[in-house]
Amino acid sequence: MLLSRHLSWKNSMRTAIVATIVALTPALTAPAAQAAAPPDIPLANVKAHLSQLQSIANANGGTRAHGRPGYLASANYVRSQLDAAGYTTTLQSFTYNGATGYNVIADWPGGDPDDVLMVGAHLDSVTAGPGINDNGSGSAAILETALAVSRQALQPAKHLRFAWWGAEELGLRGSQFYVNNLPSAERARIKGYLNFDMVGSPNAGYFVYDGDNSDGTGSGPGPAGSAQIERTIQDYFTSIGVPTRGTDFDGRSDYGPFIAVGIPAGGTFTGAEGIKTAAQATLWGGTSGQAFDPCYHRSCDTTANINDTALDRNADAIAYAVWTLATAVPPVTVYADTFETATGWTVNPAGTDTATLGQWERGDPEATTSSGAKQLGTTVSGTNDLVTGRLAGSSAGAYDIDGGVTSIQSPPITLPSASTLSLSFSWYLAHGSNASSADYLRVRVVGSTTATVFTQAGAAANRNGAWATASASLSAFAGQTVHILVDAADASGASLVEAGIDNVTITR
Ligand code: PHI
Ligand code: ZN
Ligand code: CA
Repeated sequence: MLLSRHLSWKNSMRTAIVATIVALTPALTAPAAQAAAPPDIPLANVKAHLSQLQSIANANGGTRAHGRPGYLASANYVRSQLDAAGYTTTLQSFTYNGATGYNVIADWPGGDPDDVLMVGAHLDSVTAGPGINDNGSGSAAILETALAVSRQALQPAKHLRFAWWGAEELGLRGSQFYVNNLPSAERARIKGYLNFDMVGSPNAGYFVYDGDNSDGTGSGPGPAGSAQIERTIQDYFTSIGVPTRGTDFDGRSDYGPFIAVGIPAGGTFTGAEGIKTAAQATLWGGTSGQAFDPCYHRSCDTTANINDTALDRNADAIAYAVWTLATAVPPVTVYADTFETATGWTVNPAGTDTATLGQWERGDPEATTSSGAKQLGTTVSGTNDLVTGRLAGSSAGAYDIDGGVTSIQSPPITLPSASTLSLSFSWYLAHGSNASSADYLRVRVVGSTTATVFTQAGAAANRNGAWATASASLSAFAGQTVHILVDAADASGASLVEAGIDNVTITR
């Protein structure tokens, strides 16, 4: 009650402010519908959904697992809330393990049908318990976000679709069924997928899916666009002063089938059976040496197994990400090079390079290994990339960088004026333990001034080659004709150093 009065006060203030601006600027026509600010999701509402899921489990043998009556009751609960809020819902059924499973799919009417943002969570529990943190938490948080979309009558640029998946605990069965059965034209319309699986862990961590593989561990980066989703979620946590860490983008939840078909994805996670380290307890509080969720997959995963602060922060992060991503105008590509054909990049443009071997070239790279992957034989797109000496040769050190710096420069790129511009590219730097901190991979932008937009320094340690993505703002160069200048060095004594670049893109 208090909350709705508060919201309507905010809305009337907003109307008053807009009216004032219009009155002061009579020459302007009324602005197009403004994207409303992301709402503060009421924790009490999210917890009320968790109580309902707990009651459903209690009435159905203590579980909401696939094939048990508590699952269908959960699906019906979620669906009835969405129907009442104006969503178009479908109950998609599938068979797994001789039992019928269900996905609840809810479409918010409107938005660009060719630019769909999906938001999902698995609704099933394991048979051992009611599954309130895993994954009543994600299910309730996205449900309340969907209801907030309705309360605000949001009219996003994108079409919004929410999903509650069945049988995740048996191997991502519901989400895999959904993706498998999407006609290819429908699949191509989905431009992003946000996943929330366990967002109220009692001994919580604040993890964001590592879609750009900036951690350089485990699986590689997700499809292009995953990095932007990761940044958007990180922006929210930064705004509330909560530090985050990456969690490997390994497909261990329902985003797996989406990234497998090239749909960018992202999400948050507060931890499962993993043990909180002392450093993580210093960062976030809680108990080191104990699991993030000691009741993971157990009967004690009840409404008592929820950290309210973590759930509240994650629900607000979900709303922030949905509002930000769904109302964003899709970026327009200003420049893109996947290095499949020659487009005029110049090696050693200043004539000052010192490297004697392993100079940059465009080509189909051969793989090398030495204590792990060094030069990557894979590219991010197609068969070619920019690579420091594409041949493998007879040993890992045969065509690596030697003797100093090698550089390569793009053709001139004319950037539109008065626009917000961003550069993104895929990269890796690999080196042996004989490398040093004087070695590097660097990307600069040369216009009327020169800016270093990316540097990865070497180290006297083994670093395996692994594709990652990076991005930087180029807005300071709007209206200029610029070159992108990439250089890499094996400085300070000969060592094994390899680098690669792919998919250089500038968007407005
Ligand atoms: N999908 C697992 C737990 C899990 C959630 C693992 C999120 C990784 C991530 I990221 C389960 O439902 O048990
Ligand atoms: Zn789960
Ligand atoms: Ca990774």
